[in-house]
Amino acid sequence: MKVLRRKEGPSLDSRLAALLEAAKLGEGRVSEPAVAGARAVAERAGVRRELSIDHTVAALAGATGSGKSSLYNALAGQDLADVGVTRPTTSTAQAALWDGEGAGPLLDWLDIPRRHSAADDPGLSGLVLLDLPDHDSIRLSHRLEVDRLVEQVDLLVWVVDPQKYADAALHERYLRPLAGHRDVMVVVLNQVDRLPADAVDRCLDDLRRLLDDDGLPGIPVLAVSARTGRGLDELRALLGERVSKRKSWSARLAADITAAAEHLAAAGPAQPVDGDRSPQAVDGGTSGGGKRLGGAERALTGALCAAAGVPAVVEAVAKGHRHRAVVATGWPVTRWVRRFRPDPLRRLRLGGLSPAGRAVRSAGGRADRGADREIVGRTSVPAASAVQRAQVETAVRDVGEVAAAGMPGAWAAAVRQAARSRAPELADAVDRAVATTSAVGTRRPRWWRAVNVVQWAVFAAMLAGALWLGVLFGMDYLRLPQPPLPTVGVVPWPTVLLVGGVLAGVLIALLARLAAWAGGRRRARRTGRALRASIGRVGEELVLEPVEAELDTYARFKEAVDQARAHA
Ligand SMILES: Nc1nc2c(ncn2[C@@H]2O[C@H](COP(=O)(O)OP(=O)(O)OP(=O)(O)O)[C@@H](O)[C@H]2O)c(=O)[nH]1
Ligand SMILES: [Mg+2]
Repeated sequence: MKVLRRKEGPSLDSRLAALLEAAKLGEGRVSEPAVAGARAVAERAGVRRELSIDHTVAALAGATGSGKSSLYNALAGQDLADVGVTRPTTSTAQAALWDGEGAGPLLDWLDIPRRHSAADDPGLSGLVLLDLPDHDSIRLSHRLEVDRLVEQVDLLVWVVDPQKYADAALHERYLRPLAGHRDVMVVVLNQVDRLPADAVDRCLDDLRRLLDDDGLPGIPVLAVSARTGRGLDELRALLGERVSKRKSWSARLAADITAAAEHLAAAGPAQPVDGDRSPQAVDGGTSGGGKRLGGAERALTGALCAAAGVPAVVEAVAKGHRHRAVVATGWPVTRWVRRFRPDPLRRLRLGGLSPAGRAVRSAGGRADRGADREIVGRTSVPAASAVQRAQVETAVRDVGEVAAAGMPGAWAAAVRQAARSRAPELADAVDRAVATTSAVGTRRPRWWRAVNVVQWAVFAAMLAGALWLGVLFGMDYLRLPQPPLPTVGVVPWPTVLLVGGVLAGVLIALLARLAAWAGGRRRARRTGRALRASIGRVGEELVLEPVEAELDTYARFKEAVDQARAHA
């Protein structure tokens, strides 16, 4: 006995733990009754195994008048229960005990105060036999009592009679839903003394056929008569065998756990699914799901980029670069005019130099590394159009849809919901990503400073030439003697300085502008790539990650359900 118990104990333990884990993971996702049912089973199992496992509780259940009380009395060897002519007779359950020592707490838990000792029968030692009220009673209290005890007992003996063995109430409400409990159920056809001898087998065959249809093939079926005692020895032997094995209680719990796990696996969504295209599993097969998810992810990044105004930002980066290049390297004589024109990047409040607002540090990452400055508030990139917003919404939905493909309804709904769960944060997060990432576009190349120095040197030379010429002009005007004038070839130095300075300044400005034009393009391309990468990361964090977390939860749920369902 011990060996058997030990063999089943741990497996029942781990299955119970798995069932509880599945219930926890399914909470809020699959329908509440399934979760509550699993918890109830786990709780019941926990209590039952703490109580006497040396006793086996068998219940006689069936329709009124089938002869439950008569059988109960016959087995107990004394008239313990009323057998009446008015129907229904039995209104509360009572128990007959064979060596019932230690069964008290078990009967307390079953809430059965009426207990009797049965006539001695070593073969049945350890049996606790219950006489139940009728399951299809006109009295609600009878039905409630039956339903409660049918859930709790270790072994169910369904007593039927030749008239009512096909009753839908019995087959549809009890036998079919308990198809997984075949190992802990027995069907007894009572009152066979009322049938002609040749009709008994026909009746038994018909009953077996019905039970096959209920999903209970091979369940023990006995023909008995409480009145004549026919078949009672077989029934005693069968009960005695079950009682001596002391396995019914664990077999019952195992069947309960399997049923609860199956219920969880098949449960619908916790909340009614609204707005979803399909409440049921979409096209089956998750093979290639990863690839399709990748496609949906790219589409999402694309939609987010468009909504974030990436093309406008990229253009502004190029233009802004050229603008600042002109301010930094242009001909000093004319470059100041540029200052009156706004910086295209700054106009979008990018490049982050605005003094007010909440500072947002760049959140790290390759593209952000250069933007080691504080970025402030919202950018002024034009808001996404209604169409762009709708496209983002569709892309978010598609991610959920693709990820949910092939999943059971409840979980598909949870995955779709997960995809949308953080969507409201997208706009701000993307804007922040644009602000930090586009700041890379504002860094000044080193050569600007060098060119600037040269520009000012050339400007100084030009100024020197002009001054020199001015002095010469003044002296000439005042008819002062001309100082000696050094020349380059035939051209005097001050003229060389002035004209050369102008030409060199303009030429340098033009060349720098050319370089800045190419640089702006390069920088725009780089910024575009960086923007797509950082916006992609936003989509990953706010859409993909919740979806993946949900998929992971489902995987763990499925594993737990499979573990709970597994037969020992
Ligand atoms: N002929 C015959 N009559 C039986 C047999 N078993 C019970 N009866 C009769 O059938 C009637 C109902 O028997 P009960 O034992 O009270 O039936 P029950 O299933 O307990 O009915 P409730 O308590 O109302 O649910 C009684 O009149 C019994 O005498 C049997 O094997 N053969
Ligand atoms: Mg009765």
